[in-house]
Amino acid sequence: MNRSVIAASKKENAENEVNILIFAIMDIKETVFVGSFPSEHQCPKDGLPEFAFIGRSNVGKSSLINMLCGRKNLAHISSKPGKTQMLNYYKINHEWYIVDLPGYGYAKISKKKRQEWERMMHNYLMHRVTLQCAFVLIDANVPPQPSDIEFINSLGEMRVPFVIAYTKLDRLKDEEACKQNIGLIQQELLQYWNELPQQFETSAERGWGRTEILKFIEKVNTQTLK
Ligand SMILES: Nc1nc2c(ncn2[C@@H]2O[C@H](COP(=O)(O)OP(=O)(O)OP(=O)(O)O)[C@@H](O)[C@H]2O)c(=O)[nH]1
Ligand SMILES: [Mg+2]
Repeated sequence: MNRSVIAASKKENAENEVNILIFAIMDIKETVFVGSFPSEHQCPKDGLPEFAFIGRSNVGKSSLINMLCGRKNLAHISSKPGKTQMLNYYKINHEWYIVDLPGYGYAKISKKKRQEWERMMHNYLMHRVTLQCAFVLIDANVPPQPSDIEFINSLGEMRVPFVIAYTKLDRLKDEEACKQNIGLIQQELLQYWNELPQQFETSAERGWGRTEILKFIEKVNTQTLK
């Protein structure tokens, strides 16, 4: 083996070791479903940091949560939109929460139900002091949706920190299609925002984006506990 090959292989080994180490530190070892709550003031009061997953009905919130937790049936998945209707809490490693929130933009919903959803979400997002960051899920397979842009803009008005997770990337035929669709969504958002938040490309089917999301959560939690 020549010197540069040895150096490259050493570097790769070192990088792998670092990745394994980071992954071992932040991996999800225990997940406990704590409960479903109809309003913010009934949610857990132990002060642990939490990360909320929100997006249009059927975008893949529950699937992404299952993928992150390495469990198939933790959060209920359905091909029918509107499955998740309350604030669902999952306690991770006794240290932090994932919150599965009911989706927006579901057309076949009564006006009364929509108003209830708006009230519940507004109260949760405005008053939940332990909420560290909202993950806004956007389907990477469809053009920018007004309901996504509207919701993201409302987070800005409420000053809720958020990041974006593009979902169902496995359904796109290739990298080019992926870049193109995500590019369109970004362009639309940049009409309202000066800069974009951190973004993650995910597939619950294939496990894409898991390491990146868990690393991000670990970093936020480390800063919070300082
Ligand atoms: N191919 C593919 N399908 C996915 C992925 N994530 C979710 N799905 C499918 O999309 C549908 C909706 O998934 P859910 O996880 O229930 O979506 P949700 O956002 O929790 O839906 P609601 O709770 O009803 O708002 C299901 O049929 C999933 O199997 C993904 O990464 N890839
Ligand atoms: Mg759901």
